[in-house]
Amino acid sequence: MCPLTLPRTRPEESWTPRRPHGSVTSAPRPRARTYAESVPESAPSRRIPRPLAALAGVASVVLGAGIGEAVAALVAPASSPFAAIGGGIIDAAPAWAKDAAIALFGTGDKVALLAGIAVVLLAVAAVAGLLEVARPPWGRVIFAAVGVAGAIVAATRPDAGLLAWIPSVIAAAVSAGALWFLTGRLRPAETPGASDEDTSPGPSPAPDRRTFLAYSGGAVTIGILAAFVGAIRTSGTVAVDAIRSALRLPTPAVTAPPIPAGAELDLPGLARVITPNDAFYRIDTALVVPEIDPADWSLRIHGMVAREITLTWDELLALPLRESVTTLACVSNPVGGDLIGNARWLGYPIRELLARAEPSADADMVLSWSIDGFSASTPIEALTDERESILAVGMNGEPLPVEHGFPVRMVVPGLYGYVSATKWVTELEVTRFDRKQAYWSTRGWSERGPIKLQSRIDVPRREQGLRAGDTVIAGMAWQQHVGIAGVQVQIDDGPWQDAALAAAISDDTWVQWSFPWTADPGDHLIRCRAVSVTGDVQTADRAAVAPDGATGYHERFVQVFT
Ligand SMILES: Nc1nc2c(c(=O)[nH]1)N[C@H]1C(S)=C(S)[C@@H](COP(=O)(O)O)O[C@H]1N2
Ligand SMILES: [Mo]
Repeated sequence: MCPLTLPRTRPEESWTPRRPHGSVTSAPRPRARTYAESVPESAPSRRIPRPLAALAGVASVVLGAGIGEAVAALVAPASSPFAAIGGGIIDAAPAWAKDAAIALFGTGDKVALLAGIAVVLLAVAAVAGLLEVARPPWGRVIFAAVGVAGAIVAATRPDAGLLAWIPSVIAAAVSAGALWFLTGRLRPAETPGASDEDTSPGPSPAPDRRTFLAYSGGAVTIGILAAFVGAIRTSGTVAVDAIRSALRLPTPAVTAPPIPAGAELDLPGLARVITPNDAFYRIDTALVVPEIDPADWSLRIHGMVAREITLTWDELLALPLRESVTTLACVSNPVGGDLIGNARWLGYPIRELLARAEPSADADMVLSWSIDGFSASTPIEALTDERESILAVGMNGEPLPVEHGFPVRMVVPGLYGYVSATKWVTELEVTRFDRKQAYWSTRGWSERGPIKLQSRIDVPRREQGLRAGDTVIAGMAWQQHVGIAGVQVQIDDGPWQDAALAAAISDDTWVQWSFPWTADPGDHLIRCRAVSVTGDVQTADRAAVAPDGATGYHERFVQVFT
């Protein structure tokens, strides 16, 4: 040994004086060199497969987001990071994007939005995983940034509670911690004893993939379970549904007149004249249905009034409630669409409450606010004239369904929902159109939205091939608070012919119509148009739903077989 080391130390000693502090012992040098040589050898083992790095990111986010949802369920449903981001997107999205979403996904627009957010989030997660492996701690930094953004959005939502930021912060912290842990599993062990393993052939110990995959799988499972638990609570319907189903509404002081015989033609494929609650269209900006315990509900009437009024649930129910049948329609309903429904409502006239508050003479609008920040601008005369504009608590003999505004919503005959039908209503602000704007008015929709004269063909149905011979064409027509005088049908550009109008419930509801038709074999185009009680004929001019409702004739193409 000694003879061998001696000649080696000499050349080293010969160059040590070049070092600034020449007294370096010669012995470590050769060892240092072997260590240095081992570095390039072990480098390939540090290259972590990209799919695994991305998986680490995704698993971390699933865990963090799931726990965030569960925490949100405890803290405040609306603070769910997903719901907050989704709600933020809904409010911030340009009007055309929202219209497109409603046109494309209809009532499924919210599911589509949540799916979109999830896809984007998972993509960001995968990138964060790759970054964390390549340049720690940048993956965790991304998570922190997303968490802070989520917290800000959640805390600034109109219905945000004081704790709304917490779920996002926890979600980000858990994600970041999980990312650190999981990517740690992917790195080769660099323990002091690692030099012993240098003797093993090939690169230093590979990360234990099986352990990594087990931990990742565990993270995903826990995340999904937590989200699931959170979703059950967040849907809010658990607690509120129980309260709602235990509720007994008072018997009306004034019942609606019976539905006239002959109002319901009862034809297969034709919409029922009263829309069952579970078939009633739903349109709103609420990603999470507001959860309101009636015991906590109150309505404040304020603004340009002589006296401010607060009405509690018990006070409202103690008032003489009245039944009325009113057709509700959405401004986004395209010609021939089904964003319209008719129900028997139970409620109290808003005009009576406004009379108590005494609006000032120069007020011309009532801005109704939902607990979740939505608002609608209703011309004050529509709430003070003789029509049945009500604070509704009942719908078709039941308390309002939660998604239709439980416990209290507005129903105003003659106006589109976006300017009148505020669900989960908690405030009426008496004001002026030149002072305040409502939710949709700031997004390009008209600030006033009277319902337009419209009619629709329900049968024969689009997909239905027809047998030649005697059949019936039927549909609905409406112009709430004006009324329908007649409907006409045109076949293949022929003359307009009068259809038979079913009995109308009132001018505030839609009405069914039918037209007997002897169908010849071949292709046919059917059109319909309505005539109002005031003599207006439905216009053929086509208008898009924005900014104040669609116009034009509903047309249906049918194929008639021999
Ligand atoms: N709080 C709240 N109320 C709301 C809305 C909303 O987004 N939030 N949308 C309005 C619109 S645009 C329509 S058409 C009706 C639809 O009522 P429905 O979902 O009970 O059919 O509710 C109105 N009330
Ligand atoms: Mo609407």
